[in-house]
Amino acid sequence: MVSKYDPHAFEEKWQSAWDAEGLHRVAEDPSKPKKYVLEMFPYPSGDIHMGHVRNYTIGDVVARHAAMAGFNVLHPIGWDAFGLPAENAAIKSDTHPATWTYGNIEKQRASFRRMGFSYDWDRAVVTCDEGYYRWGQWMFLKMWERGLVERRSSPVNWCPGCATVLANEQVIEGACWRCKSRVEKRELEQWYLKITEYADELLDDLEKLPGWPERVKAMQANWIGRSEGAEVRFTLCDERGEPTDETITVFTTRPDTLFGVTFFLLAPEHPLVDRLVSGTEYESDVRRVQEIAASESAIDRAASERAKHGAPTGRHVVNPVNGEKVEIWVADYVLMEYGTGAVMAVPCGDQRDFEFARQYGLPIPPVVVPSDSPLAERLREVGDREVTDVEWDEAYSGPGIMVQSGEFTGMPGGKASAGMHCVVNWLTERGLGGETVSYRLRDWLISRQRYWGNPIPAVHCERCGLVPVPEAELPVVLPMDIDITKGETLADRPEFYETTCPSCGGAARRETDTMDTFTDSSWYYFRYMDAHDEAAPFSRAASDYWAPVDQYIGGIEHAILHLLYSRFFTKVFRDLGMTAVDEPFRNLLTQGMVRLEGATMSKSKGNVVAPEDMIDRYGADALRVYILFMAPPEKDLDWSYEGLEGMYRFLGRVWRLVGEVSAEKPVASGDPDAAATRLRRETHRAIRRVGEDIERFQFNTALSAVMELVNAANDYRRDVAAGQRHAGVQREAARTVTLLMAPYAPHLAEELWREVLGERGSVHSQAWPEYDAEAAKAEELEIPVQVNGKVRDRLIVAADIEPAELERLALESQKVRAHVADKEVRKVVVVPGKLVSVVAG
Ligand code: ANZ
Ligand code: ZN
Repeated sequence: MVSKYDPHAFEEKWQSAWDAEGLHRVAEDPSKPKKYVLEMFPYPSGDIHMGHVRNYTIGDVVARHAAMAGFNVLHPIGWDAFGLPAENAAIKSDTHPATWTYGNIEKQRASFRRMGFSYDWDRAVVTCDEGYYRWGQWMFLKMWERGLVERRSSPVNWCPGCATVLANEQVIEGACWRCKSRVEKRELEQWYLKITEYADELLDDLEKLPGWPERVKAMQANWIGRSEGAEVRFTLCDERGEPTDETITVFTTRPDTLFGVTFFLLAPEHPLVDRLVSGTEYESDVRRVQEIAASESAIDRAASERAKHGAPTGRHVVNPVNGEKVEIWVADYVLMEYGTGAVMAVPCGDQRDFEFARQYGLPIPPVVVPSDSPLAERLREVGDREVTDVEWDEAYSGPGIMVQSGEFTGMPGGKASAGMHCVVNWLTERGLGGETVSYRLRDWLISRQRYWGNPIPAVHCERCGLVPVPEAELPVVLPMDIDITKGETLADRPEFYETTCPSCGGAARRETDTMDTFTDSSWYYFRYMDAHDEAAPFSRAASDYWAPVDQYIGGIEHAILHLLYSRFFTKVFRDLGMTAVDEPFRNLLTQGMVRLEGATMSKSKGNVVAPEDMIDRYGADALRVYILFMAPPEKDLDWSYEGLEGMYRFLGRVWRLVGEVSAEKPVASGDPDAAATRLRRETHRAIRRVGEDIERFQFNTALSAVMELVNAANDYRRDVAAGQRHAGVQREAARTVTLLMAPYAPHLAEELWREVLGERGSVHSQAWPEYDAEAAKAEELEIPVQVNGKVRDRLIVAADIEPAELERLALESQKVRAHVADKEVRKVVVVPGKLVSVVAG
């Protein structure tokens, strides 16, 4: 009798044994191909949740399989340990952010160990460790040297609740994404990393990433938002409407529509606005638009369906192509951060201008119209403006013909059209504008007025200005004595900020802002390659061996920011000569959510199933197998206790099968008979399917293949009497089940391998089982094909042929076709494994 499957009897035993044996420790080995498997590192917010279990189990299966397939595998873990939640939790529970953070890290570390994840713990990286963040500061200095760091004043999002600035994407409908306070615009001096210098490369190199989901690449491209167009200079008029020497430049993607400009727009934040309206009758209305704009996020303001707010300034500009004076308005849908913050409004061609014109009763003369339209017919040769309004419901932005456009009338118009190029040339020759490219991507605002982060290594000196902290003085240590419950920051600690200038030696003030935690997560995957380096963030040799990450796994919520920032850092590392790679992550898998009764599991909704509870009941292996079996990794997964129960029972069947087979005294040997041959075939088919499915991340179907093999082996043992069973074939099936299960249920497989089957060494150090194509080949059958009841042909086919395929072969047979001849096939009946019957008449 084989004992009952009891994961608690051995899971911990193997975790300790693996540690003791150093099974997952890894070093560079030029004799072996490498594979770097990485899951996005966690934020230590508390206990692990099912999202973690899913993310890290996927990575663990990929890593363990790669190791058995002969790769030298780097599979590390660490913690993204700086950030605001630690401060908030510390305030609430009257502890120190460090205490809270390191406490949670220990909890998570223990849970990851219990899950049996194959991490090289020696390489663990914790971003709030001095040994890590000092290299973040070093990186900041390197970027500064390269001109990639800038401190400048601009209107930023200020959250009074969190008492810090926020990035644009952290403002949702005018409120802070974290604390929901209304966000204010403040003009503040902040630190920026000039990611825009890499905008073109970040966009173009998306093409080098065939292993990334198209959706993520599209999101990145959209975020970078490269637009080709032109700058056009409009002359500003004074209060009396007389042209001045001053010009205002706009960015447009459609210079071919210049003759359709009927008004001119400035962003509410545009520096000219104050000067134009101060003390005039227009001022109060304009101020109202400014207030509305200040309370909206950039994303909301830019949305085309939204109600628009605008007000005239009473001032005018001159259109350079036709000398026409148009009025300057202020409108909230114009963003200061895009283009030049000024827009030539063309209501016939731009939907937002169209809606604005309708709202305020401004004219909409057509200038680019579809070539086959009545308007084109009528205005084809009309250079002056005859038609001042259209009867359209929306703007027309497609290609067409230019009308009412002076000397350009009759030319093709539209994006990148011949007409557009002619207009740009015309402007360029006269010094009124020229070709340009604009990006939606902004420089990265990285300074935060919060304590729990990486101090920015800079000093403010009255005499010397901004001075970098010398490399030799790194790290600027984050002081631990802070009263976080009083909301203190570094700016409240004179013993921190009072310093001397590294350049002139005079009294100076140390920068008290810390860096956005996204800077910490932008390069941690390089640190894993060389985690203990004390002379550099990582060595070139380590990067040459390990970089890039071969497989990255994480949530879709990081599709833009983290991945974009990491790509940026990698390119800077490359330009510093620290790595040869252009891109950090060769392949990306974005995993779906874990839901309970249709809702995403989350602490705030109170609908979490705690992984630790499930391990207590079913063991780690059942949880791992369950989470992979229930859905393909990219899809959302609906939690089900029955499903987990079912996978636990499946592991019990594996346990019993391998146990019984290994307990049996060797019996029959010699050439396998038909039944044994069939079992061998199932064994090798399972090897092929599981191998292929893991490569494609189809873990659920891979597990189905193992289940089928277990069934086939059980069938064999049921159908064949004990004394007749083929010892070699049976044992091959049991060994194969064990090896194939090793990445999924590592503890069970190890127990079976070492203790039950009595094999030598760890199952995880074995070579992935080799697939024998000959053995896997299906039996062949002879299938008679009848035409109208008479056998006309006999097909030799694989026993497991699909009925549809069999039907196709039957109808293609020369002999069958000869007998169908000019008749019509009325019906084909396929009796699988037996017969095909064709009725023709
Ligand atoms: C005139 C025009 C005519 C425009 C037309 C479009 C169509 P994309 O393609 O997204 O780059 N624009 C320029 N700066 C802006 C700002 N700061 N805030 C809001 N809108 C701005 O968008 C470029 C177009 O968006 C520009 O081309 C400009 O409108 C507007 F038939 O100029 B266009
Ligand atoms: Zn100085």
